[in-house]
Amino acid sequence: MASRATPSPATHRLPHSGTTMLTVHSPDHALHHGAAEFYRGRLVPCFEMPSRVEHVLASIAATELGAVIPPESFGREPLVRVHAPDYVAFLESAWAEWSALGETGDALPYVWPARDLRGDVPPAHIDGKLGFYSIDAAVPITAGTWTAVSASADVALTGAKLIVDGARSAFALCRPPGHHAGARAMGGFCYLNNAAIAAQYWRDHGMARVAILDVDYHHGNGTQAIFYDRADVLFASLHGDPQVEYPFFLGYADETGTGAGEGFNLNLPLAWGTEPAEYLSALDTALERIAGFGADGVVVSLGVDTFEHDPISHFKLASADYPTIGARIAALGLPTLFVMEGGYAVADIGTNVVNVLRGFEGG
Ligand code: Q9C
Ligand code: ZN
Repeated sequence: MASRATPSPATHRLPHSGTTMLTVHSPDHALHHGAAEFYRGRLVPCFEMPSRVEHVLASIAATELGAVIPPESFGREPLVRVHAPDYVAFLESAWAEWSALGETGDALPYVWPARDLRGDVPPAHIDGKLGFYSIDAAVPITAGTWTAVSASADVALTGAKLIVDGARSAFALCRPPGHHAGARAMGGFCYLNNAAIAAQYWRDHGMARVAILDVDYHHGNGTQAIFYDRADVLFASLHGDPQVEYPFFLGYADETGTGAGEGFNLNLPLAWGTEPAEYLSALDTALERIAGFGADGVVVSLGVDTFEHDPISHFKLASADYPTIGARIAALGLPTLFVMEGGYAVADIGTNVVNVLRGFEGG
């Protein structure tokens, strides 16, 4: 090593040591790039696009967060701990079945087993399977979708493993996101539920109780449903009131859990136009519930679509509010895995995510 020259301002920065948060990232996310989604009756370019991740990586590189590392491969086993095997098989084969029809554009569902239809039998044709295994049409399947979604789950699992191995925190830069995906359904840009898969991994590797805090603008219907009857995983979410916001059909305050899971689900729906002070007050309510639960670790479903300029959302948080969210989560004093969910104001997503993580790290 060359001897050290006169210190420049850069050498006064903290080194990228094990004391700063590692980010897990896979370039395979870019293999998932849907062309279009329905928005108010028209097909528009997908809001959930690869450049989201590139902006977050750029902001991480520009700060003193820890290094960015690739994921390990965990295979199918941790996926089928929260998802039905037939659903995982559908995701894996959907593009091959679709392209066998001669189609080259994205596969999209268009018919669903809603009320008064058979919801118990997956049809044989891919058009039927797409509807059977989805809750909406915001889930294009492209040639690289399976590679990307399985890499996204591996990113979350690698972050979870870092914490099992002793890290205080980690950031899983997942894409596609996951919290709208249920045990047997994709929806809302989500295919595999990365946060749920990570939480279950913790349960399977020594943690008795796991809390999931969902701060994405949208209710995490998939995560809630996966753990709704369980007392070992607490789900707490603050989100746009489903009376006026996607996913509309779950996320109400009276959903408190069922059976053994009664009392282990907390929904805090908030109105359109919610301001930072009101948001942070709801966050404190969720954090108090988590603190009382006695969790061994907390998975944070980190969406930054709560941002005032998000193109599909309606809260009023400014970039300067995000460090406060991170700091209040840090005050739990628990091992914490941040899992990337939504956030569609692409130019600001990196700043907002890094602000949460830096707030967590104390500055
Ligand atoms: N087409 C996440 O933030 N559609 N998903 C909303 C715009 C679904 C958002 C209307 C929004 C899903 C992970
Ligand atoms: Zn969202």
